[in-house]
Amino acid sequence: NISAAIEVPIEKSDLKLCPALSPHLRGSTQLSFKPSLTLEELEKDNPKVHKGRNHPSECRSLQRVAILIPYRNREKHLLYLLKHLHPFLQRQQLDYAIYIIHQAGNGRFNRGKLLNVGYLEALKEEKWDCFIFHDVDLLPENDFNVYLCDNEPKHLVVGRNVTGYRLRYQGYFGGVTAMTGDQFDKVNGFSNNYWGWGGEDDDLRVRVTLNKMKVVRPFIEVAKYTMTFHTRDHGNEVNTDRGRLLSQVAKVWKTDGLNSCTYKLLMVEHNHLYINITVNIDVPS
Ligand code: UD2
Ligand code: MN
Repeated sequence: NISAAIEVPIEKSDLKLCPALSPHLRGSTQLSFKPSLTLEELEKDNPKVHKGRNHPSECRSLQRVAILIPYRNREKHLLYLLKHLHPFLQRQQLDYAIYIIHQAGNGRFNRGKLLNVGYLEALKEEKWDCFIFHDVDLLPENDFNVYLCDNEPKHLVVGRNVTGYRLRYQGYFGGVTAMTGDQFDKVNGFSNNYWGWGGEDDDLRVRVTLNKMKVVRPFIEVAKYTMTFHTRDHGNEVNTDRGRLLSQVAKVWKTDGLNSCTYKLLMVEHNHLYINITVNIDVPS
């Protein structure tokens, strides 16, 4: 049910590897969007993006990067993100695709499980080297914040406009993170058991630590994000069970995660600017 993966001709070509720092980077940019923005308009602006993907023609990208976005009912945020992210990733000379993992139905939202689904499904299409787990409402302000993976799991959101551009707390691992397939496999992905708001990001950080990896971050100057204003969504109420879940990560991480992620795939749609994966994840009664 997934159309054949796009051929990757660049691998066979003699193109030189792209430099560690792209010559097209601009640094910090002012972010503003008009609320009347439409998808049609965005598609016209991005003629070179095909089925949610793009790669540079002048060099061979250092990594293949899948951007995975947990999603439900945030249309405006998605438009702003697509508008900003496509040119941003192209300036970074990345070979990338943008995946939206859309939770079907009105049940409790489960960010971690959706990202597990995105990871498993994206790998069916392409041998991605690097995965960026990305909130739909976060916009990177500086393109020197490169969307590539490191030797250790990387947390890309050091500061946000709404929190005075300071790290929220020690060990904070939410918003946008970058992990290689090896790193993510090693920790068995996210827990599937966090329903509603909170905890799943801390759980992932605990998994990383338990597996003797450490979280790295870019300098604050480049790791700044603007979060589009929002209130708490319906269906994503605070998860009051998160404290208990967090206390048992060491006991359960090996059996709760990628290897226990069951779901029903409803649709995989290759749109112009993103790949839409709509999925039914079991909601506990
Ligand atoms: C924080 C974290 C986020 C996650 C969350 C707790 C930051 C910057 N972000 O975000 O990574 O750990 O706390 O779960 O610290 N979403 C939808 N539709 C919904 C609900 C959620 O699309 O109805 C997606 C969307 O991509 C959103 C993300 O889930 O950005 C996180 O939800 P949030 O934005 O409501 O939570 P927030 O901002 O407190
Ligand atoms: Mn948010």
